[in-house]
Amino acid sequence: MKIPIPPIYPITDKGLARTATHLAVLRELARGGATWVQIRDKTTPAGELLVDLRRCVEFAERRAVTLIVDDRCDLALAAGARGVHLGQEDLPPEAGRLLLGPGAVVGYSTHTLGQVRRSRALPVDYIGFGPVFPTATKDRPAPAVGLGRLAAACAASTVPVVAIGGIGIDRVAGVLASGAASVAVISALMGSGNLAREMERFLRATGR
Ligand code: 3NM
Repeated sequence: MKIPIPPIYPITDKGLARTATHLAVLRELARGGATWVQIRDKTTPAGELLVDLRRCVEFAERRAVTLIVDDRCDLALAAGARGVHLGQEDLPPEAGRLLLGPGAVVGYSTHTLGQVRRSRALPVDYIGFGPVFPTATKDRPAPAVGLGRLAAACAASTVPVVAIGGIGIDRVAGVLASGAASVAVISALMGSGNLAREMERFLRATGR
Protein backbone atom coordinates (compact mmCIF):
# COMPACT_ATOMS: atom_id res chain seq x y z
CA MET A 1 0.00 0.00 0.00
CA LYS A 2 1.28 3.47 -0.83
CA ILE A 3 1.95 5.53 2.23
CA PRO A 4 -0.35 8.57 2.63
CA ILE A 5 2.14 11.45 2.64
CA PRO A 6 0.52 14.87 3.10
CA PRO A 7 1.17 17.43 0.32
CA ILE A 8 3.50 19.55 2.49
CA TYR A 9 6.30 17.79 4.38
CA PRO A 10 8.23 20.33 6.48
CA ILE A 11 11.81 19.68 7.56
CA THR A 12 13.13 21.39 10.68
CA ASP A 13 16.21 23.60 10.86
CA LYS A 14 16.87 25.14 14.28
CA GLY A 15 19.38 27.61 12.89
CA LEU A 16 17.09 29.03 10.23
CA ALA A 17 14.14 29.04 12.63
CA ARG A 18 16.26 30.66 15.35
CA THR A 19 15.02 28.26 18.04
CA ALA A 20 16.91 26.28 20.67
CA THR A 21 14.98 23.04 20.09
CA HIS A 22 13.30 21.07 17.31
CA LEU A 23 10.34 20.72 19.68
CA ALA A 24 9.68 24.46 19.45
CA VAL A 25 9.65 24.19 15.64
CA LEU A 26 7.49 21.06 15.68
CA ARG A 27 4.86 22.67 17.94
CA GLU A 28 4.47 25.63 15.58
CA LEU A 29 4.34 23.43 12.47
CA ALA A 30 1.65 21.25 14.08
CA ARG A 31 -0.29 24.38 15.03
CA GLY A 32 -0.20 25.31 11.35
CA GLY A 33 -1.57 21.92 10.31
CA ALA A 34 1.56 19.81 9.58
CA THR A 35 0.93 16.06 9.92
CA TRP A 36 4.37 14.80 8.83
CA VAL A 37 7.56 16.46 10.04
CA GLN A 38 11.19 15.51 9.48
CA ILE A 39 13.76 16.46 12.11
CA ARG A 40 17.05 17.34 10.38
CA ASP A 41 20.15 18.21 12.37
CA LYS A 42 23.75 17.69 11.29
CA THR A 43 25.45 19.50 14.19
CA THR A 44 23.83 19.07 17.62
CA PRO A 45 25.64 16.50 19.82
CA ALA A 46 23.81 13.15 19.80
CA GLY A 47 22.93 13.12 23.50
CA GLU A 48 21.39 16.60 23.39
CA LEU A 49 19.58 15.81 20.15
CA LEU A 50 18.16 12.60 21.64
CA VAL A 51 16.60 14.52 24.55
CA ASP A 52 14.96 16.91 22.06
CA LEU A 53 13.85 14.03 19.82
CA ARG A 54 12.22 12.13 22.69
CA ARG A 55 10.18 15.22 23.52
CA CYS A 56 9.30 15.59 19.85
CA VAL A 57 8.12 11.96 19.66
CA GLU A 58 5.97 12.39 22.77
CA PHE A 59 4.39 15.53 21.30
CA ALA A 60 3.99 13.96 17.85
CA GLU A 61 2.21 10.91 19.26
CA ARG A 62 -0.23 13.11 21.19
CA ARG A 63 -0.96 15.16 18.08
CA ALA A 64 -0.95 12.29 15.54
CA VAL A 65 2.04 13.75 13.71
CA THR A 66 4.30 11.31 11.83
CA LEU A 67 7.85 12.09 12.94
CA ILE A 68 10.78 11.14 10.72
CA VAL A 69 14.46 11.60 11.63
CA ASP A 70 16.96 12.58 8.95
CA ASP A 71 19.96 10.28 8.52
CA ARG A 72 20.27 8.91 12.09
CA CYS A 73 18.78 5.41 12.42
CA ASP A 74 20.32 5.13 15.89
CA LEU A 75 18.57 8.27 17.16
CA ALA A 76 15.30 7.39 15.41
CA LEU A 77 15.33 4.01 17.14
CA ALA A 78 16.36 5.33 20.55
CA ALA A 79 13.72 8.09 20.46
CA GLY A 80 10.94 5.87 19.08
CA ALA A 81 10.34 7.96 15.93
CA ARG A 82 8.12 6.59 13.13
CA GLY A 83 10.92 6.44 10.63
CA VAL A 84 14.10 7.66 9.07
CA HIS A 85 15.06 9.57 5.94
CA LEU A 86 18.29 8.38 4.33
CA GLY A 87 20.53 10.14 1.82
CA GLN A 88 22.72 8.55 -0.83
CA GLU A 89 25.69 8.74 1.54
CA ASP A 90 23.90 7.58 4.70
CA LEU A 91 23.29 3.97 5.76
CA PRO A 92 21.69 2.14 2.81
CA PRO A 93 17.89 1.70 3.00
CA GLU A 94 18.19 -2.09 3.48
CA ALA A 95 20.17 -1.43 6.68
CA GLY A 96 17.69 1.23 7.83
CA ARG A 97 14.84 -1.23 7.28
CA LEU A 98 16.69 -3.95 9.15
CA LEU A 99 17.31 -1.67 12.12
CA LEU A 100 13.87 -0.03 12.31
CA GLY A 101 11.69 -2.95 11.23
CA PRO A 102 8.85 -3.52 8.77
CA GLY A 103 6.47 -1.02 10.39
CA ALA A 104 8.81 1.96 10.14
CA VAL A 105 8.75 4.60 7.43
CA VAL A 106 11.96 4.62 5.39
CA GLY A 107 12.51 7.50 2.97
CA TYR A 108 15.42 7.82 0.54
CA SER A 109 16.90 10.80 -1.30
CA THR A 110 17.46 10.54 -5.06
CA HIS A 111 18.95 13.14 -7.40
CA THR A 112 19.04 11.44 -10.83
CA LEU A 113 16.67 9.30 -12.88
CA GLY A 114 19.15 6.42 -12.55
CA GLN A 115 18.90 6.62 -8.78
CA VAL A 116 15.09 6.73 -9.02
CA ARG A 117 15.07 3.56 -11.15
CA ARG A 118 17.46 1.77 -8.80
CA SER A 119 15.31 2.76 -5.80
CA ARG A 120 12.51 0.55 -7.14
CA ALA A 121 14.36 -2.50 -5.80
CA LEU A 122 14.85 -0.97 -2.34
CA PRO A 123 12.68 -1.33 0.78
CA VAL A 124 11.61 2.34 0.88
CA ASP A 125 8.17 3.91 1.43
CA TYR A 126 8.85 7.12 -0.48
CA ILE A 127 11.71 8.80 -2.30
CA GLY A 128 12.84 12.41 -2.22
CA PHE A 129 13.87 13.86 -5.60
CA GLY A 130 15.84 17.04 -5.98
CA PRO A 131 16.99 19.64 -5.71
CA VAL A 132 14.18 20.69 -8.04
CA PHE A 133 15.40 24.31 -7.91
CA PRO A 134 18.70 25.76 -6.64
CA THR A 135 18.97 25.66 -2.85
CA ALA A 136 21.29 27.26 -0.32
CA THR A 137 20.13 25.03 2.54
CA LYS A 138 22.04 21.85 1.71
CA ASP A 139 25.84 21.54 1.65
CA ARG A 140 27.14 20.44 -1.77
CA PRO A 141 23.72 19.90 -3.40
CA ALA A 142 23.41 17.95 -6.66
CA PRO A 143 22.57 20.07 -9.75
CA ALA A 144 18.98 21.35 -9.85
CA VAL A 145 16.75 18.94 -11.80
CA GLY A 146 13.81 21.20 -12.79
CA LEU A 147 10.14 20.32 -13.26
CA GLY A 148 10.66 18.25 -16.43
CA ARG A 149 12.95 15.75 -14.76
CA LEU A 150 10.73 15.79 -11.65
CA ALA A 151 7.82 14.64 -13.84
CA ALA A 152 10.00 11.89 -15.32
CA ALA A 153 11.05 10.80 -11.81
CA CYS A 154 7.41 10.65 -10.69
CA ALA A 155 6.55 8.52 -13.72
CA ALA A 156 9.50 6.20 -13.07
CA SER A 157 8.95 5.70 -9.34
CA THR A 158 6.82 2.97 -7.82
CA VAL A 159 6.57 4.82 -4.50
CA PRO A 160 5.38 8.40 -3.80
CA VAL A 161 7.86 11.13 -4.73
CA VAL A 162 8.58 14.02 -2.39
CA ALA A 163 9.97 16.99 -4.34
CA ILE A 164 12.64 19.00 -2.53
CA GLY A 165 14.94 21.94 -3.04
CA GLY A 166 14.26 25.64 -3.43
CA ILE A 167 10.50 25.25 -3.27
CA GLY A 168 8.69 28.38 -2.11
CA ILE A 169 4.97 28.88 -1.90
CA ASP A 170 4.70 30.13 -5.50
CA ARG A 171 6.18 26.89 -6.83
CA VAL A 172 3.99 24.45 -4.88
CA ALA A 173 1.19 24.14 -7.44
CA GLY A 174 3.59 23.53 -10.35
CA VAL A 175 5.55 20.92 -8.40
CA LEU A 176 2.40 19.00 -7.46
CA ALA A 177 1.13 19.26 -11.04
CA SER A 178 4.34 17.50 -12.14
CA GLY A 179 3.20 14.42 -10.25
CA ALA A 180 4.90 14.80 -6.87
CA ALA A 181 2.90 13.43 -3.94
CA SER A 182 4.38 15.97 -1.59
CA VAL A 183 6.65 18.98 -1.28
CA ALA A 184 9.46 19.06 1.30
CA VAL A 185 10.26 22.57 2.50
CA ILE A 186 13.01 23.95 4.70
CA SER A 187 14.02 27.58 4.24
CA ALA A 188 10.72 28.98 2.94
CA LEU A 189 9.09 27.81 6.18
CA MET A 190 11.97 28.05 8.69
CA GLY A 191 12.97 31.55 7.60
CA SER A 192 9.45 32.94 7.54
CA GLY A 193 9.33 34.34 11.08
CA ASN A 194 5.87 32.83 11.67
CA LEU A 195 6.01 29.07 11.24
CA ALA A 196 2.39 28.24 12.01
CA ARG A 197 0.97 30.89 9.71
CA GLU A 198 3.37 30.01 6.87
CA MET A 199 2.58 26.30 7.24
CA GLU A 200 -1.12 27.13 6.87
CA ARG A 201 -0.38 29.21 3.77
CA PHE A 202 1.66 26.36 2.23
CA LEU A 203 -1.17 23.92 2.85
CA ARG A 204 -3.67 26.31 1.25
CA ALA A 205 -1.39 26.68 -1.77
CA THR A 206 -1.67 22.93 -2.46
CA GLY A 207 -5.38 23.32 -3.20
CA ARG A 208 -5.95 19.89 -1.58
N1 3NM B 1 17.94 17.74 0.26
P1 3NM B 1 15.15 24.29 0.90
S1 3NM B 1 17.72 19.68 -1.33
C1 3NM B 1 17.87 18.74 2.51
O1 3NM B 1 18.15 17.41 -3.25
C2 3NM B 1 17.82 18.84 1.05
O2 3NM B 1 17.93 15.87 -1.75
C3 3NM B 1 17.90 18.04 -1.04
O3 3NM B 1 15.93 23.04 1.50
C4 3NM B 1 18.02 17.04 -2.10
O4 3NM B 1 13.69 23.95 0.96
C5 3NM B 1 17.67 20.01 0.31
O5 3NM B 1 15.50 25.38 1.88
C6 3NM B 1 17.50 21.38 0.89
O6 3NM B 1 15.69 24.54 -0.47
C7 3NM B 1 16.07 21.83 0.84
